[in-house]
Amino acid sequence: MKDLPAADPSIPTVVLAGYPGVGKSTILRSISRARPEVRPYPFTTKELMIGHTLIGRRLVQVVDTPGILDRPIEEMNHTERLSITALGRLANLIAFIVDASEANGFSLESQQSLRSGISAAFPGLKILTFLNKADAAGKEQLDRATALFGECDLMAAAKGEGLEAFKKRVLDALGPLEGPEWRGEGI
Ligand SMILES: Nc1nc2c(ncn2[C@@H]2O[C@H](COP(=O)(O)OP(=O)(O)O)[C@@H](O)[C@H]2O)c(=O)[nH]1
Ligand SMILES: [Mg+2]
Repeated sequence: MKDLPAADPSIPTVVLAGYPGVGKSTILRSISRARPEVRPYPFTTKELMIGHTLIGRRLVQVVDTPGILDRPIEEMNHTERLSITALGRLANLIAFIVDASEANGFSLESQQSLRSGISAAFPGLKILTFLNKADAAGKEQLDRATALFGECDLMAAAKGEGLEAFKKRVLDALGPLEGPEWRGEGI
């Protein structure tokens, strides 16, 4: 686990995936005290970003993976594939984030194809899909997204919308948790 500094394998972990610019850092920033850089253009965040969030009294670790789970796995070199293997051991769940507005420059179709590749790389790991930037997406895009991804929760992370539902979905998908129950102040 030396490639994943500060990630605690004993805490239930959700790993964020999705193309650059879909809103992963915005989500992490909104639900935890981690302060990943948020920039209006892609390919800026360079390190694995880790945040912790309380869902009810459960402590959940949220990991953002710039440069790893934001590009097709077929294009990765050996070292990057090793990171994937390490991530697979850390993750209890993957949250795949879609930019439903396609403002990040990736079509919904290519985003769906990225999800397929990630799904194939982590057999047995549950993937939840969220349609972010619902505020900026047109009806045609939302319909096409639903056709491609199935019924998914909508969110507008930059506006703080859909974050509570996100946390609830994550908690439900993690199932009975073995991680520590937080008894202190709010994080
Ligand atoms: N309109 C809109 N923009 C968003 C939303 N969420 C994130 N963004 C913007 O999308 C850009 C990329 O977000 P970021 O969190 O850095 O994406 P990341 O590359 O996946 O980490 C930033 O300019 C955000 O402010 C949203 O819900 N609606
Ligand atoms: Mg980011």
